[in-house]
Amino acid sequence: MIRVVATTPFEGQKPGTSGLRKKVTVFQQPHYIENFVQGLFDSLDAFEGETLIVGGDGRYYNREAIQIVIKMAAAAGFGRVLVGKGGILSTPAASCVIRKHEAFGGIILSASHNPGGEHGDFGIKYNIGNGGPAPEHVTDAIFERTKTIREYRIMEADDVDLDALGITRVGDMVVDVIDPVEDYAELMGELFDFDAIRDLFASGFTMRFDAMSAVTGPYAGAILEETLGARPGTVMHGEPLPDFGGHHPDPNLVHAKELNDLLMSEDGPDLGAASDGDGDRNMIIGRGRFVTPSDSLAIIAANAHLAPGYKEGIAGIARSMPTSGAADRVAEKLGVKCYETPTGWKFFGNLLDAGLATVCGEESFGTGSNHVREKDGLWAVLMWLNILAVRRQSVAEIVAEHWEAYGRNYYTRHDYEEVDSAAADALMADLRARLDNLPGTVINGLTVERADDFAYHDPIDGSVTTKQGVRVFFTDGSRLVYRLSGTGTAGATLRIYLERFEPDPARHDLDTQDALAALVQIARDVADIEGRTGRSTPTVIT
Ligand code: VG1
Ligand code: CO
Repeated sequence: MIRVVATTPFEGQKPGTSGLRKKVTVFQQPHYIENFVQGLFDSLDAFEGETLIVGGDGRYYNREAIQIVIKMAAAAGFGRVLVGKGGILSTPAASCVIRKHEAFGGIILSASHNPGGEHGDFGIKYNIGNGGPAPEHVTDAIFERTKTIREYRIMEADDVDLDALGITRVGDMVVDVIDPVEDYAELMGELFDFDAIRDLFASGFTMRFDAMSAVTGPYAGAILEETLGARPGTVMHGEPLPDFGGHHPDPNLVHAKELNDLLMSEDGPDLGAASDGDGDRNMIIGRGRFVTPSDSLAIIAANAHLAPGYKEGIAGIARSMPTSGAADRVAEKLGVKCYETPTGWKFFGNLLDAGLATVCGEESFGTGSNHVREKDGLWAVLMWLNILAVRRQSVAEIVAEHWEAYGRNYYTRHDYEEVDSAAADALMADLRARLDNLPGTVINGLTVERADDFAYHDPIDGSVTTKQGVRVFFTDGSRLVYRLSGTGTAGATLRIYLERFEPDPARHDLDTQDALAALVQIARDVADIEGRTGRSTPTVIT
């Protein structure tokens, strides 16, 4: 029986860069998640009898949220729900399952790299039938609907046993509990030369993969250890925990320090990799050599043809605006286009669907391709393994050769987390007001060439997205970008992205922070960060 429940709107149910993210305690308020899900269903058309994919990253409140989503999907008239066993589906696996089973869409319960647990964060996002994040016109419509919602509909039914594979029913709707790894692992086997990677491991190649107690543990265990023959213990922190063991499941040098320390020791493994809460991010480290995500995108683009799934070459590259220009140089050499999009994977979907881009990436440890419509952590790791298996060089050698051929884009991001929202907004507003005055000014030895606020004109659907980050370009080719995060749940996070191109191979071995020191100072001065936020140093440097 369907129960119609009276409700009143909650403020602020606006999806950000990647879905709605709030503290767990916010989601636990009666009717909170129900309102959002009803707002979502009310914004969609013609899904009667269709299939919905449901799964999450296993964080605290995952199972409770999934039961609600399933009962509301039944009340809304979906014909079938496929849900990952244990409520588990990584973000890229959800994208894969949506596409493979030609689902209407999918609901992913995750706050990605944000901390979990009772006092941590929770999140929900909707993906459309191409497997990708809902575009802005959809998320805007959901938000509008949540402002006026008066009731929601939910099926009165027992909870689904998420731990038993197979088919049950909720009302008239079929619920199929599926293996969360199977479809995804099969797709990876089609894209990459598993035999070559198996030979690589058999030759004594060693690796550590840090799943950060998040969703990729089961995927990495099955693919790296069981299928490809990596020695047992290759996967560390492989069991998904509701609180991620109390850590930030964010694969960067700060939060994956244990892995980085291993790789920086002389007898460390050949390759280190890590993924985030929901499995869409990746970090790549060779022995003694961290690979920046921007470089990783460029190197993957330059070498993708070595993997069977990309042997015909790539049609184009897409990168988010703050990502370094390293990929642009590869695109130029390959004679393909490099598209520049706003931050967030939802902007890549149209380019991938239209066949204009094959590989995509973001500086925030996100890389992926047209195989799904999300960034994909394990995919990037397998791509690196495939490249290493063919080239039989070390990661450090591959990176050095790449810089020699293309030049090096020194790159870093400085984050100021949990700053006062009003101060952060004022800082950005002030920068925007000064855009016309900046060109021509000389700061700390560098001359500003131009400055703007990035706007994106989607070449496929013609939509325009404005205010995507303030960019300051200097005459020597250096660039600064300022933007506010759209994924945080407390205060504001100011992100500053710094980049300088160095063509001279004799200067490719500088420490990144040293190489960018002058630019760092300029970035702080131009925006008067300390004066406005009270912070003299960033919280996180990646
Ligand atoms: C951050 C990253 C962005 C990424 C987004 C979602 O967004 O900068 O590149 O797409 O997180 O990734 P923001 O608005 O906080 O800068 V995930 O792995 O958190 O879904
Ligand atoms: Co993520």
